[in-house]
Amino acid sequence: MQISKAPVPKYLKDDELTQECKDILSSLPTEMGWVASTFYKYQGFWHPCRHLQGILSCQKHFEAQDKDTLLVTTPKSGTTWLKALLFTLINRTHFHHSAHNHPLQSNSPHVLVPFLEVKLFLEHENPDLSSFKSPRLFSTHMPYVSLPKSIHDSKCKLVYLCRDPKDTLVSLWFFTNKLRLQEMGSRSLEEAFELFCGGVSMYGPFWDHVLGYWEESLKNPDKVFFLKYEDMKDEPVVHLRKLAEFLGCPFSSEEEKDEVLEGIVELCSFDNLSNLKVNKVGKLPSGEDYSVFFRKGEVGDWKNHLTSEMVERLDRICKEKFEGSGLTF
Ligand code: PAP
Repeated sequence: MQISKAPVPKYLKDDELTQECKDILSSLPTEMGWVASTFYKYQGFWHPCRHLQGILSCQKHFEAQDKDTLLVTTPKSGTTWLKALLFTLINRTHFHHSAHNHPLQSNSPHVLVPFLEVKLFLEHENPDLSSFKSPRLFSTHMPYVSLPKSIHDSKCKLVYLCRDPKDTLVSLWFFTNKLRLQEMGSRSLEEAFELFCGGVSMYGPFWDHVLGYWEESLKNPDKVFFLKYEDMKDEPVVHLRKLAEFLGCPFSSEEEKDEVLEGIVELCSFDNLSNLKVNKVGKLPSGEDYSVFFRKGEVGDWKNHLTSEMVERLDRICKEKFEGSGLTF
């Protein structure tokens, strides 16, 4: 009996690349990919070819506006969570967090806050963004050096989120194995660890990504807000308040009294979002189940997966890379 293979999901297809992208790809260094077979090094960072195509189009065509907010994250640092929080924060006068028809009740945070290079500028080379009402909210994983020029030239604000590299690695390992087709087999943690330590991970090297935004946040604190997953987990209300001030939409004393901050944090909590029907059964047009963006949502899960040798080695690499920067994990 012949067993029929599952259709290849869109996120693994590279047959829609532009000629320009194909030409650039042929000149770039390559490495083993985590989901698709190959990574390409562009402007110092590793990408599968589809992401690269989105980056190139975005660099060419994205026109940032002064009132835009851009959520920038290292993959698996809590993007889904911050998308939900920022959307709810910025749109709180239109949608009360406790409303039964709040958009998060029926939409993935990834639909409400689309990625520039992995969605909008990947699906269309120059997408029509006129349906996005100001203040617009987008997201990206692009490293600082690859941001489109209009982002630097405008007064738009960047919220940057990263996470302890050990938890980032473990989360990325689980996530990418879920996205691999059965016939590709799973990647072992040992293999993933080696790649990560060598800087070869989605939008890696991890430390270069983080340092790019960290340094910019020190130079330009009104432009870049730097946040860690662990700090947000520890004191979500405190950091949500700071985010609102940074974005120029501080909570009023009335809102503080009505516990709006606590309500938003609750709406966007891992337990609440991961249990919503939409996030259990929905799927992105590119083929990823919404549920792959929710796993444990905890700090320190690396303790359950990494050996003490792995921890020692990754800690040592990070100590060297972040030395003198003032940043620790
Ligand atoms: P992305 O970068 O591919 O969009 P991202 O959302 O950053 O993914 O990563 C998912 C991680 O955030 C998962 O971590 P874990 O593997 O360690 O569990 C996921 O569980 C976690 N996450 C998703 N939603 C929330 C949330 N509301 N609160 C806290 N963590 C969350």
